[in-house]
Amino acid sequence: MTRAFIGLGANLGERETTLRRALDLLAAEPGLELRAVSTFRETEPVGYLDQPRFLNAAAEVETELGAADLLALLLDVERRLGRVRGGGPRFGPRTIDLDLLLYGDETIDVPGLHVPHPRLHERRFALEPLAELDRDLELPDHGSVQALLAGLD
Ligand code: PH2
Ligand code: MG
Ligand code: MG
Repeated sequence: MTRAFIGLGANLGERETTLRRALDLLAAEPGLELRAVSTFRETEPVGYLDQPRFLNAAAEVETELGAADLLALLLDVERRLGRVRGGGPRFGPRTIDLDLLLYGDETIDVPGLHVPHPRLHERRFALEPLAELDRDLELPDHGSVQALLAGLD
């Protein structure tokens, strides 16, 4: 079993309902146990500013799935919740975004699969819920979540 962290975000539609449905769908999956969920927090959009505020959270899971299968599951849950990919701007609005933030202490860089998530270390909206779940968390190659948060302006 591997401990993994998933980032959740939504800024279109009934955001809280969608985040809860995503968590329910993940909890119902064989091969994956939902261990903890952070609080949901409203955040200002980052990267592409002309869009509604996000609701963000993080979840801690234990899973038998390999990282690629876990990512495929996240994309499938996004699809089941009505996310349509393509068309909109990069970093633009979405009904649900499920990101594989951390997979154990592994660093993975293959086409389509990058762990830790490439922008995790610079995103307060992702680091804060992670720190809530595990205040002593270390990111492979980037140090402690506490030091990263302290270094953000
Ligand atoms: N996700 C993005 C782009 N910008 N901003 C916030 N506040 N929260 C997000 O989840 C987010 C974002 C692309 O995945
Ligand atoms: Mg994302
Ligand atoms: Mg994503």
